[in-house]
Amino acid sequence: MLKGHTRFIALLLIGLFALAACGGQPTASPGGATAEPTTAPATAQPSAGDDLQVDRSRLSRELRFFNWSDYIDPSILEDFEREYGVRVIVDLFDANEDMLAKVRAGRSGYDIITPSDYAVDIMWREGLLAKLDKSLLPNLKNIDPDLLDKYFDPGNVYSVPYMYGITGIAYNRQFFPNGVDSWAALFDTTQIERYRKQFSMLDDERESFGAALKYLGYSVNETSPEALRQAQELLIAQKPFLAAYNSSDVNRKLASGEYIIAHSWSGAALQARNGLGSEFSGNPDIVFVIPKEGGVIWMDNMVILADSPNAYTAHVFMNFLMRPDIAARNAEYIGYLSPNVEAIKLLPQEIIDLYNEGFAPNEEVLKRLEWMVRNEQTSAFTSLWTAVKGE
Ligand code: SPD
Repeated sequence: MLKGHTRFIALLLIGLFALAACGGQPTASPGGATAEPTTAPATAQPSAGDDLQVDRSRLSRELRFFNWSDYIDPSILEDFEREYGVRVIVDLFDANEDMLAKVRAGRSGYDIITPSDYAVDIMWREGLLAKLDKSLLPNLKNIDPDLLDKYFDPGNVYSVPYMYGITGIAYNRQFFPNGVDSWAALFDTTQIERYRKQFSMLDDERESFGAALKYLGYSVNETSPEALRQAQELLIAQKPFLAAYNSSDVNRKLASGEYIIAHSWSGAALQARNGLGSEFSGNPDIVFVIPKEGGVIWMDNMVILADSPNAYTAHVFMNFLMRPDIAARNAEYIGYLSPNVEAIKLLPQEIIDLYNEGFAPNEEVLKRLEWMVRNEQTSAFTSLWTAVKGE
C-alpha cells in the first residue's frame, strides 16, 4: 500500500511545486477574528485529536456553512456537533459566480465558505473576507506546504486549502471502447452527433470557456478578442447537442447512465465511479481523463466572511476539518484530493489505486494543467457566458 501511495504523493508534490503559481510575500496576519457571544457551556478544554485548546464559552450554537454540493461527508458535521455542541447548517452552491452574487449582496448570514482559487482573490480584494487567526488553526501544520502561499492569497492571510482537483472528461468506457483523449469528444460535431443529448458541460463560465479555449490551443486564461470569439462560436455550435449545462448532478447522471460522457471535475467523476455514501451507487465503467490539449487544476479553500458573527467557532470548525482522521474520511467520501499530507497517509488503497488510474494527476498530466487566474480582462467571461446560454 505504501509503495503506490508514496509514489502518488511524490509525483504530486514534484508536479505541483513545478506548477505552483506563487505571488507576493506572506503578509503578517494580526488575526482579525473576534469573539462571539457566549451561548454554549463554559470551561476551556483540549479537544480530542488536535492541539487546539477550545474555549467552549466562545462557541456559538450554530454555524452557517456555504459549500459546493456533494462536498462534505455529512457524518463529519454530526461528529462536530457531538464534539462541540455546534450545529452546522449547510447551504449549497454550484458555481463561484453564484456564491459571489449572494455574498456581495450583503448580510448573507454565512460564516464559512469554500471559494475556488480565483474567487478567493476576488473576495479578499473586495473586503469580503476576515483575516484568519492562525493561532486557532494548529492543524494547518498538516497541509502540504506546496499548496500554501498560492498566487490567490499570498501568506494564506484569508484562506486555507479545503480540497483540490482537476477538470477534464468523465466517460463510460462501455460506449468508448477506444478511450477518449481529446476535447474533440465534446466539441467535434461529427462525434457528438452519436451521443446527442447524452452529455453535459459544466455550468460554469470559466470552466466551459476554459475547455473550449484548450481545445482551440489557447490558455484557459486567454482573453484576446479573437480567441474569445472562436471559443464562443464553438460553445454555441455545441449547444444543440448538449443534454444540459450541469454542475450539480453530473455525478448522478453519469452513474445512472443518463450521460455517457461529461465535462467534469475529478471528484464528481470519482463519485460517479464509486457512488456517494447512501445517496447513490457508483458505476465501475466510469473513467476520468485529462485531454491531450490540457485541462484545469484548481483548489477550493475555507474562508470566513468579514461579517461572520461566529468567527471563533468558524476557526474551530476549520481546524476540525484539517484533523488528519477527519480530512481523510472526507476525502474518501467526496472523492476530491486532500491537501492534508497526514490525511493522505490514512486513505485506503482502493482510493489510491483510483488516483493512479487517472482520478488524480500524475507527473505527466500535471504538465498539461493550468490554474485559473482573474484579472481585469477575465470579467469578459461573464457576459460572453450569458450570451452563450441565451439568458
Ligand atoms: N461538487 C463539488 C464541486 C467542487 C468544484 N469546485 C471547483 C471549481 C473549479 N473551478
